[in-house]
Amino acid sequence: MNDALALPVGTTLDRFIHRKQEDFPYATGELSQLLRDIALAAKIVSREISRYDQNTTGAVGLQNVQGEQQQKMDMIANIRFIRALRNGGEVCAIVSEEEEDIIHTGNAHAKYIVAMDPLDGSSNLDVNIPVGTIFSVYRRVSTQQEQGTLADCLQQGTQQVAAGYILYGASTMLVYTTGRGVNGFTYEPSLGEFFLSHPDIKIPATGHDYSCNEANVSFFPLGIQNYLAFCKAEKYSSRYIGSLVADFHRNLLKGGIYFYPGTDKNPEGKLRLLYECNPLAFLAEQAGGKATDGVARILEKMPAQLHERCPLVIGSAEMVDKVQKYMTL
Ligand code: P6P
Repeated sequence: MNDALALPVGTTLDRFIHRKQEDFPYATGELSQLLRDIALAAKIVSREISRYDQNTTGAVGLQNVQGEQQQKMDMIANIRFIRALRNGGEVCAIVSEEEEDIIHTGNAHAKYIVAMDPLDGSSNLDVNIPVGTIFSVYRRVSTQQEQGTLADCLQQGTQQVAAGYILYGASTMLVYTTGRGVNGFTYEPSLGEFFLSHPDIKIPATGHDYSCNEANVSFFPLGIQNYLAFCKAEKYSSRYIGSLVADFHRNLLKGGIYFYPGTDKNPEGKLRLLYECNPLAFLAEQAGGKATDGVARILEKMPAQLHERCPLVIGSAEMVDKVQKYMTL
C-alpha cells in the first residue's frame, strides 16, 4: 500500500477509490466504476434490509440452485446486484449463488467477471442477525468480442483483481481489497455515503475465538477434531453466529478462526469456492491471515464447477497453521 496515499478516516469511498486508482499506473477506471456499482447495490440492499417487512420477510416458497429455501431478500439482493453491475457496464458475466447458470449482462466488451453470494446467511434475517454480500472480481480471459465464458468464471482465486463483502449489521460496512491491503468503510444512511472507518486492516496473528458448528464435530476430519480439543484445552471462546460474513468480520478485526469442514451432509464442506471461500481467502491473506481447506491454500484451488463446495479454514495465520499441523500429523 502506498503510504503517501494513506487517506484519513472519514474519506468517502468515492474519493478513496479515485485516489487508490493512482496506485495502478495503467488503470483505466473500469474497476473503479465496478466498485462504485457494487457500493450502489449495497446501499439499496441495506435500505431494503433496514425496512424489513412482510414484502421482504420470510421464504419465497422456492428452493435455489443450492437446494436451500430461497428468502425474499435473497431474490431482492440478487436482482439489485445484477442490475447495478449490468447497468454499470463494466461486467460481462456474473456467477451468483442464486442462479444455476452464468448470467450474461449483455456488456460483451466489458473486461470483468463477478462471482457473488448476494445475501449469505439470509435465513438469519427473520431473527435480526447480521447477514452479508460476498463478491469476487476477475479479469476475463476470453476475447472481448463475445459474451463471458465458463473459462472466464472458473479461474483460480489467485487471479482475483478485487474481492470484498458488505456486512449488514448494527451498521452496514463495505470491506474490500484490490490486492494492496484491506480497507473498511461504514455507511452513513443519512448522507448516503460510505466513509473510510477501518484503514489498512490487519488480522492479528493469533486469537482466542473459534467459529464452527460443533454439532457436526463427529463428522469432522480427525485433525480438525483434535484442533477443536486443543481450542478447548486452551480455554478459547466459541463464537459462532451462523452467518459467515459476521463471523469472518469479527475474526478479521479481533483475531480468530472460522472453519467449516466436510460433514455427512456436505462431504466437501458447505461453502462455495467461487463466491464464498475465494473472496474471503483473498481478503484474509491481504490482511496477513490465511485460508486453507484444512491443508491446501484456498486461492490455489482450481475450480471445476461454478457452485462447487470446498472445506474452509480461515482467519489468523498462526491458528490456520495450527490446524494444518493437526491435519498432517
Ligand atoms: P450451519 C449460512 O447458510 C452459511 O452459508 C454461512 O453464512 C454460515 O457460516 C453457515 O452457512 C452456517 O451453516 O450448517 O452451521 O447452519
